[in-house]
Amino acid sequence: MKRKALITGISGQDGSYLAEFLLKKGYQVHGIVRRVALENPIQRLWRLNKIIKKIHLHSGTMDNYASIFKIFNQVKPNEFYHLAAQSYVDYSFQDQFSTLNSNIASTHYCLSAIKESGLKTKFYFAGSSEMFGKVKQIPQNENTPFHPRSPYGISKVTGFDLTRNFRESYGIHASSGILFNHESEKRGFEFVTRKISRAVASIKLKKQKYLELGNLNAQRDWGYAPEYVKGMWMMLQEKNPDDYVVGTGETHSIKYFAEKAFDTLGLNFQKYIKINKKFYRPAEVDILVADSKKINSKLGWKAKTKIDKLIEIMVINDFKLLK
Ligand code: NDP
Ligand code: GDR
Repeated sequence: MKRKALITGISGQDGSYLAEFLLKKGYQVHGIVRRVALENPIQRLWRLNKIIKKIHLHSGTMDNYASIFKIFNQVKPNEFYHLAAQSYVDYSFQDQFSTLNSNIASTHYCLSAIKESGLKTKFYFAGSSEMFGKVKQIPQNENTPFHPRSPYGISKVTGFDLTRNFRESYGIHASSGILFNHESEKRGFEFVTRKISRAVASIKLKKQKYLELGNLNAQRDWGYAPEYVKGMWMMLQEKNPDDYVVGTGETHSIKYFAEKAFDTLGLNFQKYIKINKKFYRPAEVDILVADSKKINSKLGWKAKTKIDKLIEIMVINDFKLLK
């Protein structure tokens, strides 16, 4: 019999790559989406275009235990990947209440559904490098203390704690990936990498004159998303649940990303960048860089795509799309 996977946030960047990956592995793939997404699949489910006929979508809300429990009990998955979240850090300052309520409660509901069902379902929680925030050491590994700097980061620390607590209290096979930034052709348009790649293409095609950004000095560890979803799956194939830091081990500034992106299409970034304070955050995460030795040595996972290649993939993709 086919193994069954249930994915929350299947319409997002990671959810869509994970669904593709699991289909290739022979899984029956189920996903939870908002009802409005099923009504407007062209706009809301564009990332799933290629596979939509091969997966099973269930309409439900993450803000309600009954809804999650009902779908979980219908599907009875072997593996449950909880990726849904208000994932935009900047927005989490503007709408603290819904970010905290939704991100924390949804994680609690997913874990409770497994516990109450009594099934042996394995659980993955999408933790984040934002949990390290004002970093206590460089690079960051599984033992680095957390100091989140945004409501989003706080919600992820709580989700991480809940996941660990359900593992320790009820013996649930529940693992957290502490994933560093990962990007792709399917990245949301508000995140800085996609904002830049899109703008570069648009400026080259003379559809846009300049690009407004915030803090160019922050440094991130950027990898390629399709590789990261494999890491999620690998964690759930282990005999014992655990937590893993996942990243490339290299860090670069936003300025570096922008410079290289403009370079890709032969443009000088100095001519097109304007700084707008409105894109600065009340509290910034200055530097993130992963120490992924644990997942590398235990599971054999390693990031392959380097930053310059990632930038090229994203810029060329947006150039083709806009053309
Ligand atoms: P996206 O923002 O691309 O996708 C988020 C998904 O969650 C979407 O499918 C979205 O649906 C869904 N969602 C959000 N809120 C709700 C809700 N209230 N009810 C139902 N669905 C909801 O994120 P990514 O794919 O990039 O990230 C996946 C997960 O990994 C997230 O939890 C994120 O916080 C975490 N993460 C991401 C990293 C990254 O660099 N990409 C790094 C570390 C962690 P809809 O489209 O309908 O809003
Ligand atoms: P991040 O990603 O906050 O790291 O969260 P984002 O791309 O939004 O910001 C990265 C850095 O760029 C700086 N920045 C800008 N950011 C945006 N969005 N827009 C701008 O104009 C801009 N100018 C400068 C930011 O200040 C920041 O320092 C992502 C999300 O995917 C989270 O869900 C995930 O958990 C973390 O990565 C790891």
